[in-house]
Amino acid sequence: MKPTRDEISALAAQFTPDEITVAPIAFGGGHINDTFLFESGSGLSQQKHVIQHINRTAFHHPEEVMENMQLITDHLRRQCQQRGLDASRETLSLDHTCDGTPYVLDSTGELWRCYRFVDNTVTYDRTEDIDVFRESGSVFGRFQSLLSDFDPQRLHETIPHFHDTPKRFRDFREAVENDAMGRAAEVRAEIEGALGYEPIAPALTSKLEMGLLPLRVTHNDTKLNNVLIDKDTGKGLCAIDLDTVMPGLAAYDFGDAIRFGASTALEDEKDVSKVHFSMALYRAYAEGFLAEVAQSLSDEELRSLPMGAKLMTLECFIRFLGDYLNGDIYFKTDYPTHNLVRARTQWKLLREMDEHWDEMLETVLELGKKADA
Ligand code: ADP
Ligand code: GN1
Ligand code: MG
Repeated sequence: MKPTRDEISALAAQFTPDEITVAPIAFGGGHINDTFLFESGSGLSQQKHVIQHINRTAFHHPEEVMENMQLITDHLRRQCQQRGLDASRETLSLDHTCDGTPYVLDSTGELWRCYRFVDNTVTYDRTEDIDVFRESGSVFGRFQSLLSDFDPQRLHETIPHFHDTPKRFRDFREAVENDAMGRAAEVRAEIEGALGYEPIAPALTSKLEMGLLPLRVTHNDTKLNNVLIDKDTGKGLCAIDLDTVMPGLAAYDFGDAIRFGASTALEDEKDVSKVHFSMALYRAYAEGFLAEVAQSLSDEELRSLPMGAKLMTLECFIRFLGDYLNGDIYFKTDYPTHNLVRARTQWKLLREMDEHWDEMLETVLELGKKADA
Protein backbone atom coordinates (compact mmCIF):
# COMPACT_ATOMS: atom_id res chain seq x y z
CA MET A 1 0.00 0.00 0.00
CA LYS A 2 1.36 3.41 -1.01
CA PRO A 3 1.45 5.92 1.90
CA THR A 4 -0.96 8.86 1.72
CA ARG A 5 0.21 12.46 1.36
CA ASP A 6 -0.64 13.02 5.05
CA GLU A 7 1.50 10.04 6.05
CA ILE A 8 4.42 11.33 3.97
CA SER A 9 3.90 14.80 5.52
CA ALA A 10 4.16 13.27 8.99
CA LEU A 11 7.43 11.58 8.00
CA ALA A 12 8.72 14.83 6.48
CA ALA A 13 7.90 16.73 9.68
CA GLN A 14 10.45 14.63 11.56
CA PHE A 15 13.27 16.12 9.48
CA THR A 16 12.66 19.77 10.31
CA PRO A 17 11.87 21.81 13.44
CA ASP A 18 9.81 24.14 11.23
CA GLU A 19 6.22 23.71 10.18
CA ILE A 20 5.54 21.97 6.83
CA THR A 21 4.22 24.76 4.57
CA VAL A 22 3.82 22.80 1.31
CA ALA A 23 2.96 19.09 1.71
CA PRO A 24 4.99 16.51 -0.25
CA ILE A 25 4.21 16.17 -3.95
CA ALA A 26 5.56 13.42 -6.24
CA PHE A 27 8.67 14.45 -8.13
CA GLY A 28 11.39 12.95 -10.32
CA GLY A 29 11.31 10.15 -12.85
CA GLY A 30 13.68 7.53 -11.41
CA HIS A 31 13.04 3.85 -12.06
CA ILE A 32 13.59 2.66 -8.46
CA ASN A 33 12.90 5.02 -5.53
CA ASP A 34 9.87 7.26 -4.81
CA THR A 35 10.71 10.96 -4.60
CA PHE A 36 8.64 13.88 -3.22
CA LEU A 37 9.24 17.60 -2.79
CA PHE A 38 8.01 19.60 0.22
CA GLU A 39 8.59 22.97 1.86
CA SER A 40 9.07 23.97 5.47
CA GLY A 41 9.18 27.26 7.34
CA SER A 42 8.44 30.71 5.96
CA GLY A 43 10.27 33.96 5.39
CA LEU A 44 13.98 33.59 6.06
CA SER A 45 13.60 30.02 7.31
CA GLN A 46 11.71 28.85 4.21
CA GLN A 47 13.36 25.72 2.81
CA LYS A 48 12.54 23.18 0.10
CA HIS A 49 13.41 19.53 0.75
CA VAL A 50 13.43 16.27 -1.17
CA ILE A 51 12.09 13.23 0.70
CA GLN A 52 12.63 9.76 -0.73
CA HIS A 53 11.51 6.25 0.01
CA ILE A 54 14.31 3.74 -0.63
CA ASN A 55 13.20 0.68 -2.55
CA ARG A 56 14.00 -2.45 -0.55
CA THR A 57 13.64 -4.75 -3.57
CA ALA A 58 16.69 -3.04 -5.06
CA PHE A 59 18.48 -2.08 -1.84
CA HIS A 60 18.19 -4.92 0.67
CA HIS A 61 19.87 -2.92 3.45
CA PRO A 62 18.68 0.70 3.18
CA GLU A 63 20.41 1.60 6.48
CA GLU A 64 23.72 0.75 4.83
CA VAL A 65 22.82 3.01 1.90
CA MET A 66 22.39 5.82 4.43
CA GLU A 67 25.70 5.06 6.18
CA ASN A 68 27.45 5.36 2.81
CA MET A 69 25.58 8.53 1.94
CA GLN A 70 26.48 10.20 5.24
CA LEU A 71 30.17 9.31 4.86
CA ILE A 72 30.27 10.44 1.23
CA THR A 73 28.46 13.74 1.68
CA ASP A 74 30.58 14.59 4.75
CA HIS A 75 33.76 13.92 2.77
CA LEU A 76 32.53 15.87 -0.26
CA ARG A 77 31.61 18.83 1.94
CA ARG A 78 35.08 18.95 3.50
CA GLN A 79 36.73 18.66 0.08
CA CYS A 80 34.53 21.40 -1.40
CA GLN A 81 35.45 23.69 1.48
CA GLN A 82 39.16 22.98 0.99
CA ARG A 83 38.92 23.75 -2.72
CA GLY A 84 36.87 26.92 -2.18
CA LEU A 85 33.74 25.41 -3.78
CA ASP A 86 30.22 26.21 -2.54
CA ALA A 87 29.45 23.03 -0.57
CA SER A 88 25.79 23.96 -0.10
CA ARG A 89 25.23 23.76 -3.88
CA GLU A 90 27.90 21.31 -4.95
CA THR A 91 27.06 18.45 -2.63
CA LEU A 92 23.85 17.09 -1.15
CA SER A 93 23.05 18.06 2.46
CA LEU A 94 21.17 15.39 4.36
CA ASP A 95 18.48 16.44 6.82
CA HIS A 96 18.48 14.73 10.22
CA THR A 97 15.79 13.97 12.77
CA CYS A 98 15.97 15.65 16.19
CA ASP A 99 18.12 12.77 17.50
CA GLY A 100 20.59 13.17 14.61
CA THR A 101 19.53 10.19 12.46
CA PRO A 102 19.57 10.75 8.66
CA TYR A 103 16.42 8.67 8.05
CA VAL A 104 13.09 7.59 9.55
CA LEU A 105 11.19 4.31 9.30
CA ASP A 106 7.48 4.39 8.48
CA SER A 107 4.83 2.20 10.16
CA THR A 108 5.66 -0.69 7.80
CA GLY A 109 9.41 -0.44 8.45
CA GLU A 110 10.21 1.24 5.11
CA LEU A 111 13.08 3.74 5.13
CA TRP A 112 12.69 7.40 4.18
CA ARG A 113 15.46 10.00 3.96
CA CYS A 114 15.48 13.66 3.25
CA TYR A 115 17.87 16.29 1.94
CA ARG A 116 17.96 19.95 1.02
CA PHE A 117 16.62 20.96 -2.37
CA VAL A 118 19.25 22.97 -4.27
CA ASP A 119 17.36 25.97 -5.63
CA ASN A 120 17.58 27.35 -9.14
CA THR A 121 18.82 24.13 -10.69
CA VAL A 122 17.62 21.99 -13.56
CA THR A 123 18.11 18.38 -14.66
CA TYR A 124 17.71 16.92 -18.16
CA ASP A 125 16.57 13.52 -19.40
CA ARG A 126 18.17 14.33 -22.72
CA THR A 127 20.18 17.13 -24.26
CA GLU A 128 21.51 17.98 -27.70
CA ASP A 129 23.60 20.77 -26.19
CA ILE A 130 27.21 19.62 -25.98
CA ASP A 131 27.97 22.28 -23.36
CA VAL A 132 25.36 20.84 -21.00
CA PHE A 133 26.69 17.34 -21.50
CA ARG A 134 30.29 18.50 -21.02
CA GLU A 135 29.22 20.08 -17.71
CA SER A 136 27.72 16.77 -16.57
CA GLY A 137 31.06 15.12 -17.41
CA SER A 138 32.85 17.71 -15.25
CA VAL A 139 30.50 16.99 -12.34
CA PHE A 140 31.08 13.23 -12.39
CA GLY A 141 34.80 13.70 -13.04
CA ARG A 142 35.00 16.08 -10.07
CA PHE A 143 32.95 13.65 -7.98
CA GLN A 144 35.59 10.96 -8.55
CA SER A 145 38.43 13.36 -8.04
CA LEU A 146 37.02 14.74 -4.74
CA LEU A 147 36.65 11.16 -3.51
CA SER A 148 40.01 9.93 -4.79
CA ASP A 149 41.47 9.93 -1.26
CA PHE A 150 38.48 8.10 0.25
CA ASP A 151 39.14 4.40 0.92
CA PRO A 152 36.49 2.49 -1.10
CA GLN A 153 36.66 -0.37 1.43
CA ARG A 154 34.90 1.88 3.97
CA LEU A 155 31.72 1.70 1.90
CA HIS A 156 29.03 -0.96 1.92
CA GLU A 157 28.30 -2.63 -1.38
CA THR A 158 24.69 -1.43 -1.47
CA ILE A 159 23.82 -3.74 -4.39
CA PRO A 160 26.34 -6.58 -4.61
CA HIS A 161 27.64 -7.33 -8.12
CA PHE A 162 25.95 -4.18 -9.42
CA HIS A 163 28.22 -3.83 -12.47
CA ASP A 164 29.41 -7.42 -12.58
CA THR A 165 28.45 -7.95 -16.21
CA PRO A 166 29.03 -11.76 -16.23
CA LYS A 167 26.67 -12.03 -13.23
CA ARG A 168 24.14 -9.86 -15.07
CA PHE A 169 24.33 -12.39 -17.92
CA ARG A 170 23.71 -15.30 -15.54
CA ASP A 171 20.60 -13.51 -14.27
CA PHE A 172 19.53 -12.80 -17.84
CA ARG A 173 19.92 -16.44 -18.89
CA GLU A 174 17.81 -17.45 -15.89
CA ALA A 175 15.08 -15.00 -16.92
CA VAL A 176 15.12 -16.46 -20.45
CA GLU A 177 14.93 -20.03 -19.15
CA ASN A 178 12.13 -19.26 -16.66
CA ASP A 179 10.18 -17.23 -19.22
CA ALA A 180 7.74 -16.40 -16.41
CA MET A 181 5.31 -14.45 -18.60
CA GLY A 182 5.63 -16.51 -21.78
CA ARG A 183 7.21 -13.49 -23.53
CA ALA A 184 10.49 -15.05 -24.71
CA ALA A 185 9.19 -16.23 -28.11
CA GLU A 186 8.20 -12.71 -29.22
CA VAL A 187 11.64 -11.27 -28.33
CA ARG A 188 13.82 -14.07 -29.71
CA ALA A 189 15.78 -11.64 -31.93
CA GLU A 190 16.65 -9.40 -28.95
CA ILE A 191 17.59 -12.43 -26.81
CA GLU A 192 19.90 -13.77 -29.53
CA GLY A 193 21.31 -10.27 -30.01
CA ALA A 194 22.12 -10.00 -26.31
CA LEU A 195 23.68 -13.45 -26.07
CA GLY A 196 25.88 -12.58 -29.07
CA TYR A 197 27.53 -9.95 -26.86
CA GLU A 198 28.17 -12.29 -23.93
CA PRO A 199 31.85 -12.89 -24.85
CA ILE A 200 32.74 -9.27 -24.00
CA ALA A 201 30.94 -9.38 -20.61
CA PRO A 202 34.13 -10.05 -18.54
CA ALA A 203 36.20 -7.36 -20.32
CA LEU A 204 36.37 -5.11 -17.23
CA THR A 205 35.84 -7.53 -14.33
CA SER A 206 38.71 -9.73 -15.55
CA LYS A 207 41.07 -6.73 -15.54
CA LEU A 208 39.92 -5.87 -12.04
CA GLU A 209 40.56 -9.44 -10.89
CA MET A 210 44.03 -9.38 -12.47
CA GLY A 211 44.84 -6.15 -10.64
CA LEU A 212 45.13 -4.19 -13.89
CA LEU A 213 42.34 -1.76 -12.96
CA PRO A 214 42.01 -0.23 -9.45
CA LEU A 215 38.87 -0.02 -7.37
CA ARG A 216 37.78 3.53 -6.74
CA VAL A 217 34.79 5.22 -5.14
CA THR A 218 32.34 5.46 -8.00
CA HIS A 219 28.78 6.72 -8.39
CA ASN A 220 27.61 3.88 -10.65
CA ASP A 221 24.41 5.58 -11.88
CA THR A 222 25.77 8.56 -13.80
CA LYS A 223 22.69 9.38 -15.84
CA LEU A 224 22.43 12.95 -17.07
CA ASN A 225 19.34 13.45 -14.89
CA ASN A 226 21.47 12.72 -11.82
CA VAL A 227 23.34 16.01 -12.24
CA LEU A 228 22.01 19.36 -11.05
CA ILE A 229 22.84 22.18 -13.47
CA ASP A 230 22.69 25.83 -12.39
CA LYS A 231 19.72 27.45 -14.19
CA ASP A 232 21.44 30.83 -14.59
CA THR A 233 25.02 29.94 -15.42
CA GLY A 234 24.61 26.50 -17.01
CA LYS A 235 27.39 25.25 -14.74
CA GLY A 236 27.24 21.62 -13.64
CA LEU A 237 26.89 21.70 -9.86
CA CYS A 238 26.11 18.54 -8.00
CA ALA A 239 25.91 14.76 -8.45
CA ILE A 240 22.71 13.41 -6.87
CA ASP A 241 21.12 9.96 -6.45
CA LEU A 242 23.96 8.62 -4.31
CA ASP A 243 22.45 5.25 -3.37
CA THR A 244 24.75 3.26 -5.61
CA VAL A 245 27.97 5.02 -4.58
CA MET A 246 30.31 2.11 -3.77
CA PRO A 247 33.61 0.61 -4.82
CA GLY A 248 33.77 0.45 -8.62
CA LEU A 249 35.75 1.21 -11.75
CA ALA A 250 36.24 4.62 -13.35
CA ALA A 251 34.90 3.09 -16.58
CA TYR A 252 31.51 2.46 -14.95
CA ASP A 253 30.94 6.15 -14.32
CA PHE A 254 32.22 7.22 -17.70
CA GLY A 255 30.28 4.44 -19.40
CA ASP A 256 26.87 4.81 -17.82
CA ALA A 257 26.81 8.53 -18.55
CA ILE A 258 27.62 7.85 -22.23
CA ARG A 259 24.99 5.12 -22.43
CA PHE A 260 22.27 7.51 -21.28
CA GLY A 261 23.41 10.90 -22.50
CA ALA A 262 25.32 10.36 -25.76
CA SER A 263 22.11 9.28 -27.41
CA THR A 264 19.99 11.36 -29.77
CA ALA A 265 16.82 10.07 -28.09
CA LEU A 266 15.35 9.28 -24.70
CA GLU A 267 16.12 5.96 -23.02
CA ASP A 268 12.53 4.93 -23.71
CA GLU A 269 12.07 6.28 -27.25
CA LYS A 270 9.62 3.96 -29.03
CA ASP A 271 10.82 4.85 -32.52
CA VAL A 272 14.30 3.31 -32.62
CA SER A 273 15.05 5.02 -35.93
CA LYS A 274 15.45 8.19 -33.81
CA VAL A 275 18.04 6.56 -31.56
CA HIS A 276 21.66 7.17 -32.50
CA PHE A 277 24.93 7.16 -30.66
CA SER A 278 26.37 10.68 -30.96
CA MET A 279 30.15 11.02 -31.22
CA ALA A 280 29.80 14.79 -30.65
CA LEU A 281 28.10 14.22 -27.30
CA TYR A 282 30.58 11.44 -26.46
CA ARG A 283 33.49 13.77 -27.06
CA ALA A 284 31.94 16.58 -25.02
CA TYR A 285 31.38 14.30 -22.02
CA ALA A 286 34.93 12.94 -22.30
CA GLU A 287 36.28 16.52 -22.34
CA GLY A 288 34.45 17.44 -19.13
CA PHE A 289 35.18 14.17 -17.35
CA LEU A 290 38.85 13.89 -18.29
CA ALA A 291 39.66 17.53 -17.54
CA GLU A 292 38.79 16.65 -13.92
CA VAL A 293 40.20 13.13 -13.51
CA ALA A 294 42.68 12.30 -16.26
CA GLN A 295 45.62 13.04 -13.99
CA SER A 296 44.58 10.43 -11.48
CA LEU A 297 43.83 7.71 -14.06
CA SER A 298 46.37 5.12 -15.17
CA ASP A 299 46.90 4.44 -18.90
CA GLU A 300 45.01 1.18 -18.53
CA GLU A 301 42.06 2.99 -16.92
CA LEU A 302 42.00 5.62 -19.65
CA ARG A 303 41.93 2.86 -22.28
CA SER A 304 39.13 1.08 -20.39
CA LEU A 305 36.67 3.99 -20.59
CA PRO A 306 35.08 3.17 -23.98
CA MET A 307 34.57 -0.43 -22.85
CA GLY A 308 32.70 1.04 -19.88
CA ALA A 309 30.30 2.68 -22.34
CA LYS A 310 29.72 -0.58 -24.17
CA LEU A 311 29.32 -2.70 -21.06
CA MET A 312 27.01 -0.29 -19.26
CA THR A 313 24.80 -0.21 -22.38
CA LEU A 314 24.94 -3.99 -22.67
CA GLU A 315 24.05 -4.34 -18.99
CA CYS A 316 21.01 -2.10 -19.29
CA PHE A 317 20.00 -3.95 -22.45
CA ILE A 318 19.94 -7.30 -20.64
CA ARG A 319 18.56 -5.85 -17.40
CA PHE A 320 15.60 -4.20 -19.17
CA LEU A 321 14.99 -7.25 -21.36
CA GLY A 322 15.39 -9.62 -18.40
CA ASP A 323 12.92 -7.57 -16.36
CA TYR A 324 10.45 -7.65 -19.27
CA LEU A 325 10.76 -11.45 -19.29
CA ASN A 326 10.38 -11.60 -15.50
CA GLY A 327 7.15 -9.58 -15.61
CA ASP A 328 8.48 -6.05 -14.83
CA ILE A 329 9.31 -6.64 -11.20
CA TYR A 330 12.39 -4.40 -10.82
CA PHE A 331 12.12 -1.21 -12.90
CA LYS A 332 9.03 0.99 -12.65
CA THR A 333 7.06 0.88 -15.89
CA ASP A 334 4.28 3.06 -17.34
CA TYR A 335 2.91 0.53 -19.88
CA PRO A 336 3.29 -3.21 -20.54
CA THR A 337 6.14 -3.05 -23.10
CA HIS A 338 8.05 -0.21 -21.41
CA ASN A 339 11.04 -2.38 -20.45
CA LEU A 340 11.16 -3.86 -23.94
CA VAL A 341 11.15 -0.39 -25.48
CA ARG A 342 14.03 0.57 -23.17
CA ALA A 343 15.93 -2.61 -24.06
CA ARG A 344 15.62 -1.87 -27.78
CA THR A 345 17.14 1.62 -27.46
CA GLN A 346 20.10 0.13 -25.63
CA TRP A 347 20.59 -2.53 -28.29
CA LYS A 348 20.59 0.10 -31.03
CA LEU A 349 23.14 2.23 -29.15
CA LEU A 350 25.37 -0.76 -28.51
CA ARG A 351 25.57 -1.64 -32.19
CA GLU A 352 26.31 1.96 -33.15
CA MET A 353 29.07 2.13 -30.52
CA ASP A 354 30.67 -0.84 -32.29
CA GLU A 355 30.71 1.16 -35.52
CA HIS A 356 32.51 4.03 -33.75
CA TRP A 357 34.80 1.90 -31.61
CA ASP A 358 38.17 3.12 -32.93
CA GLU A 359 37.10 6.75 -32.74
CA MET A 360 35.83 6.27 -29.18
CA LEU A 361 39.21 4.97 -28.08
CA GLU A 362 41.22 7.59 -29.99
CA THR A 363 39.11 10.36 -28.45
CA VAL A 364 39.81 9.39 -24.83
CA LEU A 365 43.52 8.83 -25.54
CA GLU A 366 43.82 12.24 -27.21
CA LEU A 367 41.86 14.08 -24.49
CA GLY A 368 43.56 12.16 -21.69
CA LYS A 369 47.00 13.23 -22.94
CA LYS A 370 45.85 16.84 -23.31
CA ALA A 371 44.47 16.96 -19.77
CA ASP A 372 47.68 15.38 -18.44
CA ALA A 373 49.99 17.84 -20.19
P1 ADP B 1 15.19 9.26 -8.69
O1 ADP B 1 16.11 9.23 -9.88
O2 ADP B 1 15.28 8.00 -7.90
O3 ADP B 1 13.80 9.71 -9.01
P2 ADP B 1 16.75 11.53 -7.74
O4 ADP B 1 17.46 11.61 -6.44
O5 ADP B 1 17.58 11.43 -8.96
O6 ADP B 1 15.71 10.34 -7.65
O7 ADP B 1 15.80 12.79 -7.85
C1 ADP B 1 14.84 12.94 -8.87
C2 ADP B 1 14.87 14.33 -9.45
O8 ADP B 1 14.61 15.29 -8.40
C3 ADP B 1 16.22 14.75 -10.01
O9 ADP B 1 16.40 14.37 -11.35
C4 ADP B 1 16.18 16.27 -9.85
O10 ADP B 1 15.46 16.85 -10.91
C5 ADP B 1 15.40 16.47 -8.57
N1 ADP B 1 16.26 16.60 -7.38
C6 ADP B 1 16.66 15.59 -6.57
N2 ADP B 1 17.41 16.05 -5.57
C7 ADP B 1 17.46 17.38 -5.72
C8 ADP B 1 18.07 18.45 -4.97
N3 ADP B 1 18.77 18.20 -3.84
N4 ADP B 1 17.92 19.71 -5.40
C9 ADP B 1 17.21 19.97 -6.53
N5 ADP B 1 16.60 19.02 -7.28
C10 ADP B 1 16.72 17.75 -6.88
C1 GN1 C 1 17.93 2.84 -12.40
O1 GN1 C 1 17.04 4.80 -10.06
P1 GN1 C 1 17.50 5.29 -11.39
O2 GN1 C 1 16.39 5.56 -12.33
O3 GN1 C 1 18.47 6.44 -11.22
C2 GN1 C 1 18.97 1.78 -12.01
C3 GN1 C 1 20.24 2.00 -12.81
C4 GN1 C 1 19.94 1.93 -14.30
C5 GN1 C 1 18.89 2.97 -14.61
C6 GN1 C 1 18.46 2.90 -16.06
C7 GN1 C 1 19.52 1.03 -8.36
O4 GN1 C 1 18.42 4.11 -12.02
O5 GN1 C 1 21.19 0.98 -12.50
O6 GN1 C 1 21.10 2.17 -15.07
O7 GN1 C 1 17.70 2.79 -13.79
N1 GN1 C 1 19.25 1.89 -10.58
C8 GN1 C 1 19.28 0.78 -9.81
O8 GN1 C 1 17.83 4.08 -16.40
O9 GN1 C 1 19.12 -0.34 -10.23
MG1 MG D 1 17.88 9.99 -10.41
